[in-house]
Amino acid sequence: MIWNESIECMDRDSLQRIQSIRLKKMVDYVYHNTPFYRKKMQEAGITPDDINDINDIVKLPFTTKHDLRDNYPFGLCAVPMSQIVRIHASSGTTGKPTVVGYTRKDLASWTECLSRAFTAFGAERTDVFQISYGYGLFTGGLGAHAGAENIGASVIPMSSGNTEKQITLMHDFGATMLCCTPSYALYLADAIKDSGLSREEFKLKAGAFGAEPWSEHMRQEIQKKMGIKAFDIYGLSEIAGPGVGYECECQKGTHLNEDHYFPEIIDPKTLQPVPPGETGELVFTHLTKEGMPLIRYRTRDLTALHYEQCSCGRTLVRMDRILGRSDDMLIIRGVNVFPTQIESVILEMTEFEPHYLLLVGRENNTDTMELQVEVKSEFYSDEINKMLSLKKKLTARLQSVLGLGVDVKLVEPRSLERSIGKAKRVIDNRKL
Ligand code: DLL
Repeated sequence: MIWNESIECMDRDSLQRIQSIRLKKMVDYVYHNTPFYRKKMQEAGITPDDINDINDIVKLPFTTKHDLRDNYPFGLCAVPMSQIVRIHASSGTTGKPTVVGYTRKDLASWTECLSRAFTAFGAERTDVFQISYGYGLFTGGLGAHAGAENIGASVIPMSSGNTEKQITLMHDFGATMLCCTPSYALYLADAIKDSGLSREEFKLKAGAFGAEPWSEHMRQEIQKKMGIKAFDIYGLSEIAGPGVGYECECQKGTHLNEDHYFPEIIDPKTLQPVPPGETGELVFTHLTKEGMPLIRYRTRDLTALHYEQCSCGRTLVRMDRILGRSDDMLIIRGVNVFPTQIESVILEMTEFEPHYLLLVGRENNTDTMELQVEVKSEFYSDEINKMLSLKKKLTARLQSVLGLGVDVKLVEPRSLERSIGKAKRVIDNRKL
């Protein structure tokens, strides 16, 4: 099913024409309403007249998270507060949160994008959505809530945490769609197993999982444990929230809502565009936002874009799974490592649970990396030899995939801390 066929399946020439008209209007809008952008454009020696179509976007300066922090809280808003109807913020790990303001129209277009996503996941008005993303400054809860209501579904506004109650209500209210982080979905799957209720007593059929990087193997694991179809939903608060991109039934990439949020991929070092299909940093430009429009916002997310039409009929560009954020990339003894690569190796092997923790440190001026990983109960054993050979197998596989020696520590099932929101997979003691 497709929510808005005229846009989602529009031929690319028409889409480009719309993008060109919108970009031109947007640049004029920020030039006259956001002093920050007027100054940036003046410094770069350009005026709105230099932007005639979407290809001119490369002339425009980038925006970074630092710019948002420097203009905390509302310095980048293009409208007076009287027009802002919602404020969200993302906490980040250091410093002040990044704040985003939405007008009524901004909320409507974000909700439209979420409705496209949920429809692509097979949801309709007869569905019951359990929203287990956090409600609050985080965009997950309220965003998904509005999208599900908009398609006419029934919404259970659970928010995150209180796992026992989540399971009771999921069961009693007959939830058919689950929205939460992939790591929390796994937590819920284990908790359902412990509850003594059988999977057949639940009506759950699909989940909208996102807000953190997750591998294809993790998808298989969730689908197997929960007996549902797991879809990827992507987004970031600075651009809107969940629903900037969504998978369709083909699950061959994440369609981006590029009529509202224009994507580019750049080389993070040279800042030059890279050809379609090549991995680089994802950059977004708002084409319709009123409250706090951003021009060429550097997301730090690493991925690639594909423009060939999808077999679902949608023409909207498809994005590969997010490899990670450039700030999540660990450099261990000179080797670049993403936690998602380690996750893939662990889950390729049947003996391990998808729960792991990476501890990075430095000894005698050399980086160290310890991987704690849970062994499935059926493989966990008191026999030292069995555990040693399992450890050897994983160490060898990590060495061949990463080109790096990792100190593997096998731990008991259910011994690592579970998360109810975005999982914390890495503790880098070098930064403490
Ligand atoms: O995480 C919005 C969201 C909520 C998306 C619920 C999906 C579902 P932030 O807290 O601002 O917003 O974090 C945004 O999370 O730049 C990515 O690094 C990461 N991220 C979000 N979705 C995905 C995904 C929300 N599907 C940051 N896959 C983004 C990988 C994701 N990473």
